[in-house]
Amino acid sequence: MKIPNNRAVFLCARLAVCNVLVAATAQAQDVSFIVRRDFDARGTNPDSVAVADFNRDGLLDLAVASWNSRNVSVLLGNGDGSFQAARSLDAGGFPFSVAVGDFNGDGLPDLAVANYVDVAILLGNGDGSFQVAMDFAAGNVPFFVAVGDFNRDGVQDLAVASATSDTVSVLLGNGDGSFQAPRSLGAGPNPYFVAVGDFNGDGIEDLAVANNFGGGTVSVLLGNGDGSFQARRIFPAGGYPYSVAVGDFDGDGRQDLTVANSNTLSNTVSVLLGNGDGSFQPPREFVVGARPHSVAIGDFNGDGALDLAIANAFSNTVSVLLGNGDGSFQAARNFEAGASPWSVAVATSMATGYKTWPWRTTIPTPSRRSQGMETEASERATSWLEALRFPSRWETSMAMAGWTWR
Ligand SMILES: [Ca+2]
Ligand SMILES: [Ca+2]
Ligand SMILES: [Ca+2]
Ligand SMILES: [Ca+2]
Repeated sequence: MKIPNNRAVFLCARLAVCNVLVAATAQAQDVSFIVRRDFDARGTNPDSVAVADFNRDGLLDLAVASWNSRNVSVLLGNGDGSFQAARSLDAGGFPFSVAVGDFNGDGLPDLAVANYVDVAILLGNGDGSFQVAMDFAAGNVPFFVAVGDFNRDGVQDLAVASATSDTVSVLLGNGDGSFQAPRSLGAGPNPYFVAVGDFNGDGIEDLAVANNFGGGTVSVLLGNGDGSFQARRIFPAGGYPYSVAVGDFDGDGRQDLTVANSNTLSNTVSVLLGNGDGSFQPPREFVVGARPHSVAIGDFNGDGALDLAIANAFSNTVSVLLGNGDGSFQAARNFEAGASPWSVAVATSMATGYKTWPWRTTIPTPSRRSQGMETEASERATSWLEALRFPSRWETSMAMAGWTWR
């Protein structure tokens, strides 16, 4: 009997008991972790994880995309740090990215999956189950999908990074779960990841794109508000950018960028402070673990300054960089994260509810196939470091997905 050895890794950072809400003092507090737990994601090569409440019980659930088994798994949370058995959903193609949105406007979370062939939309039934996937063309080799409302009609749209071209495709939503034909935008060389923000402060959503090849850049495309975008502006990041996230790290009200650079010679994340007009300052580099693939943003020590969580695929760790609130960060604290964490998502819960931060994150890499690594046979283990739950106290958690090659 062949035993799959792919692993999905989930972990969660929890605030120290002494940390409550936003600390009044400026003194940085530390971040601590709780024991990791493993869950079977019922997928091979899981590479993307998203967090939402799919069955509307007030408890956070997980969606995990697995490219090699061509599925998305949904793990409903029990609220105590454990999850029910994964339910596997056919997502077609090779799912590299999963995002959460509400594409038919019924208030129930749906899934969008970029699967290398097209984008699959799975409409949620609100009980943790989903309708059969609908497929929509999304440009050449759709690799990563993000959700926004780019024409400001109140209907969620998609931005899809095309990994083997230099484009991002925008699919405007029709409001019934279907999408218009993709509009192709020039982005940069081999876009692996796209994030949504407002970089010039006009209230219109813009795009930031991590360009994996071509010298280490991010592209910024300012939105016009009608679904079209201005020509790309390219800014330097680090080596082989793999993902990008949006936050205000220096508290000036202007959105900034952080980029996970997958170059194993440097192993850094870049922080690009925004000037508020759609341009960015030169990148500041911070060293993390080996082969950073995914970066997510949260406030792990409750001091009100945004922190970074980075999944390091080759060192099997997650790095936490506590923010100083001025755009600089403390040295990385590295925590064991199971095998080859590929994707990290952050969720923050409070007594009255939760928000995810961001709603999606991912990371894949076809290049490893070209390096001749075997993908077959691995154990399907997933792990978890204490869970997403709703305590009376403020708490920030991470979920990670990853896998090993044999
Ligand atoms: Ca819905
Ligand atoms: Ca829209
Ligand atoms: Ca804007
Ligand atoms: Ca800022």
